[in-house]
Order: sequence, then structure tokens, then C-alpha cells
Amino acid sequence: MSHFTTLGEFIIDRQKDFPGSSGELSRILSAIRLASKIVNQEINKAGVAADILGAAGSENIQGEQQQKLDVYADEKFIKAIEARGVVCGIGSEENDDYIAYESEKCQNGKYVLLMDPLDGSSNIDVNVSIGTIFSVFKRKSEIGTKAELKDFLQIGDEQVAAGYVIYGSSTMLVFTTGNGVHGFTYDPGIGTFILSHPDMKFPDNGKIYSVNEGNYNNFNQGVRRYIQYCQEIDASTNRPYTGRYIGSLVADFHRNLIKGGIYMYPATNAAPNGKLRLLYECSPLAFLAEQAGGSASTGNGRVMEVEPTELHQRVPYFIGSKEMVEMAETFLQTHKESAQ
Ligand code: AHM
Ligand code: MG
Repeated sequence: MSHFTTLGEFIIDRQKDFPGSSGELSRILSAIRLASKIVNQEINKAGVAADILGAAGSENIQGEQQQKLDVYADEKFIKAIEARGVVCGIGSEENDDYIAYESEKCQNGKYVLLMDPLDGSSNIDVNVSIGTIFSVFKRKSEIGTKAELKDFLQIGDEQVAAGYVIYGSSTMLVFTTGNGVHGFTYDPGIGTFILSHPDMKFPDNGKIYSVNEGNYNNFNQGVRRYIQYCQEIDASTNRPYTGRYIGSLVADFHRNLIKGGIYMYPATNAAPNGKLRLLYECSPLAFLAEQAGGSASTGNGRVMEVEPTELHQRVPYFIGSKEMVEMAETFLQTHKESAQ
């Protein structure tokens, strides 16, 4: 039998590469691995649970309501992380405020975690890929105390780990601890994540652009001109590009990482900072993109350098193959002063 590297083995082998190398980061990753398996199982039976078991009324003897999957995922991740006792607090897109864990063990933890437990959740009901995104920072407050807001409001460059789980045609966990990006595919038969995509790299260029073009008339001139550029015919630069938009950031990002492409969620007239959240979505994927040789921009500089001032802050977002992001930035800068 050929040898497969499991996520567990990989974490142990690479522990020396992890910042600090004290085992805590490994425990965070293994908590994420566990929670993602539980969430994966629930996602896979989403239609059945809602339409058949729920209707039968016999599944839940306490008479509890069927939980929405994003709330379910939120709870599973919060509990799995808490149980390892190495994270002092957690910030989630699902919750208005961060959670500072109460136990002494957690308050002795060196890290905080930010996450979007189920991104693209509007796609659940229609059987389209969704994902979990996470980001880990060292805390700023004193060890042995409760987590504070300043622990969460850190620039992307301070991340010690980030990653995502994609619940797609197969389930994958992709992460970085600052030493490249590695992807693991879940084998449901043995309940294990196997290293399937070591050292993932964004192609420098690609031919996929991903944007919600329904917003076209609400984009600024630079974005509209860049979209026109993507659609122009020029065989020497592989244009027109192919338009692909799933509406699940993780899935769009994952495809573009493998094939080469750019994902954009620009500012619109109604939403001057775009839609996506800096701390739960943009920063973690920016860390992954840069580790994979790609890039992530607000259109006005690196996402990784944006100073957060609030937990749910949004930023315009351009992420993917380096040369494509650079070209988008050039269009944005060139048409900066133009009328909307
Ligand atoms: P969510 O966190 O509420 O799921 O929103 C984030 C999602 C992204 O996954 C996706 O790329 C984007 O919102 C789609 O938004 P839109 O429908 O406006 O194009
Ligand atoms: Mg989201």
C-alpha cells in the first residue's frame, strides 16, 4: 500500500516550522479538523434532515427547532476550539461581539481565532459548495486574563495561521502557517484528511475572472473598465477571460488558486467598502494567497496591511493570480478620479 500523509502526521512532522513550536498551534488545527468533520457530516445530510427527518418530527425529543447550518457550524467550531484550551477568545462573523472564553485554561491560551464558520451559506439550500474560513493571531493582552478587543483587531501580516475548509464535490482543508499552502482532502471512508495538494501555488496569470456582474452599474469607472478589459478579444493575452462566479468566496478562491484567476468584490455605490469582512474573510485568504505566490488588494494597497478598527469591518477585495490583481489595481488607479 502506498503511503499517504494524513493531516495529523503532517502537523506533527511540521511542528518545528510552526511559530513558537510549542504544540498549541497544532492543537488549534486539530480542533478545526474535528469541527470541520462534524460540520461536513451535517452539511451532507442538509436536504434530508430538513425535508424528511424534520418533517417526521421524531428526531429531536427535546422538540428543538432544526438549527440553521451556519449557527450549527458556529457552535461546533466555538466548542471544539474551547475544548483544546489554547485559544483565549474567538471572533465569528455569526456573532455581534467576540467571545472571551471563561475558563482559566483558555485564559492562559496564547492565541485568538477569527472565523466565518459557514461562508456562502445562501448556497446551502441549492446544493452548491460552501466553506469555513479561519485565522489565528497571537494575543496582545496579557496571558492569564480574558481576551480583549485589541487581540482581534490586528493586521493580516500578524497572522500565524489561516485556512479554509471547502465543502464541495469533496471536502478539503487548506491552510498555511507561513510556510506555504497545503491542501488535504477528506476521505469519508476512513474519516481522515489526506495530503493531496502539497505546496499549492497560484499561477502568476490566469483566464478566469469572478465577480457579481449584476452590480456592474454600481461599480466605479476603474472596476468597469477592468471588467471590459477581461472581456476584450486579444489572443496574445488569452482574452476574453472566462467568467466564473459561484457566489461562495471559498469555492471561487479555491478554483482560482488551482486554475489561475481573480476574484473581486469591489466597492459599490451602496456599499463603499464592498461586502466582505476584513477579519473573517479577506485577511485569512490574503495570507493564503500571498503564501501561494498570489496577491490580495483593496485596490489601494495590500489587504494584509489594513488596520482594523472594528470586528465586522468590510473592505473592497481583489484577490488571485499576481499579474491579474496588479492589472486590476492599475485600472483602479488610472481611473481613480473619473466620474462614477
Ligand atoms: P456570507 O458571509 O453572508 O455568506 O457572504 C459572503 C459571500 C461570499 O462567499 C460570496 O462571494 C459573496 O458573499 C456573494 O455575494 P453576492 O451575492 O452579493 O455576490
Ligand atoms: Mg462570509
